[in-house]
Amino acid sequence: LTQDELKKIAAYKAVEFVESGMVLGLGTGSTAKHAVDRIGELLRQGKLSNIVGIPTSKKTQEQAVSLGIPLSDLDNYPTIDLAIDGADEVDPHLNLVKGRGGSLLREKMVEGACKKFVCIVDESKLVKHLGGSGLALPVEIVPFCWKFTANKLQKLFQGSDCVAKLRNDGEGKPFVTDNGNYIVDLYLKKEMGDLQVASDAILRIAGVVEHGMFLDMATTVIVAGELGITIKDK
Ligand code: DER
Repeated sequence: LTQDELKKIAAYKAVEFVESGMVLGLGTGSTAKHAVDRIGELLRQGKLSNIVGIPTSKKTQEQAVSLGIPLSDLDNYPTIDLAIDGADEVDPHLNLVKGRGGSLLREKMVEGACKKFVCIVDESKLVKHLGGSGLALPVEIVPFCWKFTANKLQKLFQGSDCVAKLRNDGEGKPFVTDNGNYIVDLYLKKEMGDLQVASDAILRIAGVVEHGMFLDMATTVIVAGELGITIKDK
């Protein structure tokens, strides 16, 4: 099975948790895309009805509009029944790293407002420790004096031989999030210590808006692997 087929399997499994009448957090990324497609399909087939979608990015909003999924926002629905979204890393305690797609702020706002947050991944996302796989830990920061903020982040994790890089848009300009902010990606060579301590320390830096560690937020993680589907509950 290809990685995308595994993502689709996990996504379709998560949509089985969706009931008519629910307010749904719609995730962002290549895995969540399959879940949003599936929700649109079930609505079209009449197998689901009275769904309100709360998108976690402009990209997902556009996808949902094209599928005819009714949409609203957190101002109108401050409590959401269920969110379905992907992740870049999942540790054994269901802590996540998200944000490599650049949508972490709206994802964290939406998923933080949910009664249930079902995270969908292919097995390649499973890690022992967050931020230790050499992949990026994304941090959304304000553009104002971004170097100042990036240096503070790099110093914070100097014990992990951290390198902080401003994410660019592939055309030599800084990537700009849906919220008009920048993303600094932190590359740690050694795993960080206590995740909550690290999370609090990052958020104390004045120029930081939010980071990509989703601690104790997922209520269920659905993992699609070569040998089948595993459902991990909190
Ligand atoms: O950027 C994000 O937060 C995405 O949800 C990411 O964590 C997962 O993206 P993928 O499903 O394309 O791997």
